[in-house]
Amino acid sequence: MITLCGFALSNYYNKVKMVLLEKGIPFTEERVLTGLKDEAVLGASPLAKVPFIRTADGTLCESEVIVQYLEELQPEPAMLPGGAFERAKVRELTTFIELHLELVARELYPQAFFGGTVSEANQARVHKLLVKNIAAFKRLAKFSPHVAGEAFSTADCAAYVSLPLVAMASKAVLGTDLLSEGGVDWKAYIKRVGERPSAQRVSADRKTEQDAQIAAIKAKAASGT
Ligand SMILES: N[C@@H](CCC(=O)N[C@@H](CS)C(=O)NCC(=O)O)C(=O)O
Repeated sequence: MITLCGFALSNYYNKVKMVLLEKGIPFTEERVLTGLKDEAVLGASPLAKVPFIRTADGTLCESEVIVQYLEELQPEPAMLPGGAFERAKVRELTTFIELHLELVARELYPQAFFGGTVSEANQARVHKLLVKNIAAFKRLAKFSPHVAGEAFSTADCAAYVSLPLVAMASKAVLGTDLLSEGGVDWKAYIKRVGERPSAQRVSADRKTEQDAQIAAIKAKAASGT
């Protein structure tokens, strides 16, 4: 049995969870936060990032590596096309979403989601880069109806968990949803993918965790500690 380690607010964790659910692979979840220093975590994820998985053969970190492992472990239902080139095109999209959109927008998260600040200079740099990268993404993405074309694929799991963060972070910090501004109709797409049971489970679990965090913050504030 696979154990998925991480937490439900993590987009990369949720990408892997969505793939597990889509494939019907049995798994359990272990709540692991980022930055832990104990050997059990560092031995599995040396940068103490989540997600990572425990399997009967050992541990694996890096969400896309895990996703590819799951696809090989249980090829059906297929989440990648048959041909080598077509498979590479799906991975190309995932790389674009994660490396050129999410990782860039991530620099805005401290201010967008965690009450911190991002300097004006960094905001300007991220803004410029996101505009450029979103235009590039738009050339690759199909949204017909799925991000890589007709078939639902692993790239949709990446898109479902990461595109809203790019849009929300840019809106919150830069005052404009750069994805929409760049002509990516991400809301309609997320609504469509959100009809899948896997997406509904991931979103429901994320909301439960979000609500619990808000309640904990309120309780702390009320107790004055
Ligand atoms: N490339 C990694 C990224 C994982 C990642 O950045 N996860 C975040 C949580 S969403 C994390 O662990 N952040 C803590 C850190 O970067 O130290 C993957 O795909 O698994």
